Amino acid sequence: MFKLNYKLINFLATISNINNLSFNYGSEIAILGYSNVGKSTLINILANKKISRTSKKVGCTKFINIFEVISGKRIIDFPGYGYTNFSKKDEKKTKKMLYDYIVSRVFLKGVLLLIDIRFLLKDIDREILNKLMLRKVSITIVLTKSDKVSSAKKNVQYECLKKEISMISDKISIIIFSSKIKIGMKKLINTINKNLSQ
Ligand SMILES: Nc1nc2c(ncn2[C@@H]2O[C@H](COP(=O)(O)OP(=O)(O)OP(=O)(O)O)[C@@H](O)[C@H]2O)c(=O)[nH]1
Ligand SMILES: [Mg+2]
Repeated sequence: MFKLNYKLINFLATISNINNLSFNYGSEIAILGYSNVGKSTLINILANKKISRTSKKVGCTKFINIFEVISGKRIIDFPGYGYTNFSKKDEKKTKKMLYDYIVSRVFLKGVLLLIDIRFLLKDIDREILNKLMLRKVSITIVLTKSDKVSSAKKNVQYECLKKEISMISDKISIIIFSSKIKIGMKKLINTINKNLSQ
C-alpha cells in the first residue's frame, strides 16, 4: 500500500488568488471547512510540528497555504468559510475562488471536509458537497473536536450525519476525529495516502 511520511511535510507557498496556483503536476488533497473547525490544527498534528498557523479566534487562515509531503504530493489548507474578517466583497471573492478550485482543479484528487461534530453540516457545506458531486474526487467528512462530546453524543451525531449524507451519495466516508486526543488518526492517514496515491 502507498504510504507517505507526513513528518516530512514542508511549507511550499501562500497564495491569495487561486489563479496564482502553480504546481501543475502530481496530486493534491484539499482541507476545507467552516472557520475554526480545526483545519490548520489537523495539518500540524499530521506533520507533528507547527507548520500552519492556528488560533482560537475564527478567521485565522486568510490565504491558501500549500504544503508538500514529497514532490508532487500536496496538502492545501484553505481559509475557513462562513466567517472572515474580510469585507462582504472579499468574502464573496474567497468563496468564488474556492468554488472555482473545487470545480476545475485537475490535480485535486481528494477533499477532507471538516465539520465540528457538535454542529454538523451548515448550508455552505451542503453547497460544497453538491459542487463536489459534479467531479470524480474522493470526499471524506472529518468530524472534528470529538473530544468535546460524550461517546453517546458522538454516535448520535455520526448517525445523524450519515443519514443526511446517504441522500447525497453512498461514496462519502466519515471519520470521527480529534486533534487534541488523536482519535481517528489512522483512518485519516489511510485516507490521505489513498487520495495522494492517485
Ligand atoms: N478541543 C479541540 N480543539 C481543537 C481541535 N482541533 C482544533 N482545535 C482548536 O480549535 C481552534 C481553531 O483551530 P484551527 O486549526 O485554527 O481552525 P481552522 O479551521 O484552521 O480555522 P480558520 O483558519 O480560521 O478557518 C484552535 O483553538 C484549536 O486549538 C480538537 O480536535 N479538539
Ligand atoms: Mg486555519
